[in-house]
Amino acid sequence: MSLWFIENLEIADDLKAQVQIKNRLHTEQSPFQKIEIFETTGLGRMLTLDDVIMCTEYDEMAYHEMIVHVPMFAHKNPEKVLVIGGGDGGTVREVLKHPGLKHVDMCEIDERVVRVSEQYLPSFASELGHPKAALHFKDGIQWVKDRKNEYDVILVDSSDPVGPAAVLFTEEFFGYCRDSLKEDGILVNQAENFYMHRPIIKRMLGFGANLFPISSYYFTVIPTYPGGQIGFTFFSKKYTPFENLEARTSGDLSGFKFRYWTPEIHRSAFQLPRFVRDDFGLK
Ligand code: AAT
Repeated sequence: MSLWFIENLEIADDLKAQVQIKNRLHTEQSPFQKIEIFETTGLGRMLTLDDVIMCTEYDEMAYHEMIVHVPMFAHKNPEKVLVIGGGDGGTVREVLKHPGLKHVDMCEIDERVVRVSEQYLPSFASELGHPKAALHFKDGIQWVKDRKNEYDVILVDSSDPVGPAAVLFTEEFFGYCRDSLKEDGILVNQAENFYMHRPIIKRMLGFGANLFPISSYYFTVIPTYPGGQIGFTFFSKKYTPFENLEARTSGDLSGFKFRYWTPEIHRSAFQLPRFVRDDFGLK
């Protein structure tokens, strides 16, 4: 008998992911959500929250390398970084690979996601105890509300705009992020799929365009997220996605152990199909 996990995501009701599983390693109801870890037959371990896939060992690099290294190489010298969400630890793991980094704060609403990931997903979470990393357990909007002019890069590694993450898709939150960034800061947000979620993405791009001089959208290819790809909004006070790229990536990058990111992908990820470009009003 084969066992299947079927994703239950309100904003992807017409086209659902289904993953074959060997067994369930963990299940619990935290104060915020249902947290589960599955051993899959072909995709390694998988973390789900409220029956939505957060990450698998099989393709997580496509997401974590792209949410992190694109803004980190777009910036001239990112020293202080904030991650909102990202409880599995994959985003902080990639941020810590940048030798110039001095400090990364991670603000995750649900401490249980971190503890469960530390236990079952060590290849994601093992760097969370790094001396340059500090963990904070509260709602991301509360964290940015009180901070001004502090971060070079903010990465919003959030779940979908249903449940506790809905607040991370509001203009109020984007405004606090802008104010928490330094004068040349960059904000990147998890921003869904350009086939299935264009109204959500357009709303995010609209907020960003009101708040930042540079706004753009890029995407990565990842079979276990709805529609097989996921994008990110890129908002910047000063730097375009590419102007520092050559200078920032001309040295020895072997320490990064990239599996997905290449300088060519960094550029091509911003190239959108015509119907998307037209709909987003991007040039
Ligand atoms: N690294 C890829 C995994 C994620 S998980 C997103 C994290 O955001 C979860 O751990 C969740 O608890 C956290 N989160 C949700 N709301 C908030 C909030 N308001 N403040 C801080 N953290 C929050 C991303 C998966 C993308 C899935 C795409 N379908």
